[in-house]
Amino acid sequence: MEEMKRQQRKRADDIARKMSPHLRKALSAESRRKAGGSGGGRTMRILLEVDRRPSRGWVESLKRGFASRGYRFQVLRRMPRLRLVSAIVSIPCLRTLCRHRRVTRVHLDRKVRVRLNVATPSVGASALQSRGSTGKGVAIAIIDTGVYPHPDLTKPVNRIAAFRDFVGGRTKPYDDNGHGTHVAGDAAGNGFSSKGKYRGPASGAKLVVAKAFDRNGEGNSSDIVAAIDWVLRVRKKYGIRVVNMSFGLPGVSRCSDDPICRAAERAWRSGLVVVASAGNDGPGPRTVTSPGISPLLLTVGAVDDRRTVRQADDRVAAFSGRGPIAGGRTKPDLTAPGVGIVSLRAPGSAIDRDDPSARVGARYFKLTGTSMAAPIVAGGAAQLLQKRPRLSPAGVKRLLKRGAFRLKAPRNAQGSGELDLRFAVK
Ligand SMILES: [Ca+2]
Repeated sequence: MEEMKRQQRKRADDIARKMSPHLRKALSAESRRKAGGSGGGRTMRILLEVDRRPSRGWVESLKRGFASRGYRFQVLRRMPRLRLVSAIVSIPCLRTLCRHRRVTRVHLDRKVRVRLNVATPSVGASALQSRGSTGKGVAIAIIDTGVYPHPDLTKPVNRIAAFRDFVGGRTKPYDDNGHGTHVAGDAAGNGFSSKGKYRGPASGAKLVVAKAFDRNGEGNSSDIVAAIDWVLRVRKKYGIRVVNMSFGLPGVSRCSDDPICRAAERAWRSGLVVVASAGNDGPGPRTVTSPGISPLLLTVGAVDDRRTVRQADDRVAAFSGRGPIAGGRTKPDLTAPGVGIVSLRAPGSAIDRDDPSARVGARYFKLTGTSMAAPIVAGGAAQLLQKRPRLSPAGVKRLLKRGAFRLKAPRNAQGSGELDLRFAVK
C-alpha cells in the first residue's frame, strides 16, 4: 500500500517537473472547469521538447501508440533542429506524454504579440544615417508580421531574398499588420523613396522574412519556433548572420519556461546574432519580456532621442522594459532610438488603417516601441559583420556594448548604453 502511494507520488512529481508553469496553470484551470460540469474530452495545443532530433519514424510510432489507446494526438509540426514537436492533444494523452522518457519538457502553445507602444504625435525623428558600411553581403532574418515589398527594400535591387509564411502559407511577400514592414525598414531601409532621408543602418543588407504573426499582430509560439527552425535550415543558403525578434512574452522569468527563448538560444549558439526587444512594460523592475530575458541574446531597450542628433540629451523611454532578470543579472544589453521612429509604411495594413495620423508622406510611418529599437541594433550588427565577418555572436555583442554611448541612467534601464557605431568607422 505504502509502496503504491510512493509510486503514485513519484509519477505525479514526474509530470509536474516536465510541465512548464503556464501549462500547469492552464491544466488546473481546465480541471476546475471540468469539476464545474462543462466540457470533457477537451484538447490543448502544446509544444514538446524531446531529448534528440525527433525523426519522422519516432513521431509516427508515438502517434500509433496513442491512437491504439484512443488518445487524441495530432502533430502540427516537427522541428528537428530545435528538437521540438507541436501538437494538439487530449488531456489523458498529455499526462502520458509527460511520463515518456524521451520527452524532456512540455509547454503550452501560447499566443505571443508583437508589442507596440502608442504612436507619438508627429515629431521629426531622425533616422540613422549610414556610417560607411551598409551590411552588404549579410542577410538579416526578421520574424514578424511579414513584409510589404516597399521600394526602399526592392529598389534599385530587390533585397528581400526569401519570404516564408507560417500563418497563411502564401508565397509572395505581404504584411497585413504593418509592424514587420516597419521593423524591416528600421534595420535595412535604404531611403529610396525619401532621397536617403529615412534610412536604416544596414541599407545594403539582404532580408529573409518569416511571417509568424497574423493581421492582429498575434502569433502562436509553435509558428514562431517553426520560423526559427526554418531560419536555421536556410541560414547558409542566404548568408543569414543576424535574427531580429521584436516581440515578447511578459511574465516569464526563466528561459526554460518558454520554447521560443530556448529556440532563440539555440540559434545564438549555432552562430547567429539574435537581437530581442526588451518589451514595452517598463518602467518597473523585472519587466523585460521573453526571449529578451535570455542572458545570451542581445536585448535592446528604447531611448527617446529628443529629436536631436546628439546622444547626450537622450533618455531611456519610460515604457522600455527594465532588468534585472533571474539571478539578478543586468538587462537590457543596449538601447537604441525607439520613440517616434519613421520607417516603412505598409499601405492598407491594420496599423496603417488604425492610425492614419502616423503616416509620414505616402511611403513612411511613425511608430514607437522597443520593437523599433531592436532592428536598429540588428542593422548595426550587420554593418559590423560586413567589416569583420569572422566575429562570433559573442564578439559582436561585446564590441557593440563596449562602443555604446553611456547615458545617465541605471544599468538595468540602458544596459551598456545607447548603440553607437562610431568605433566601427575607424
Ligand atoms: Ca538626441
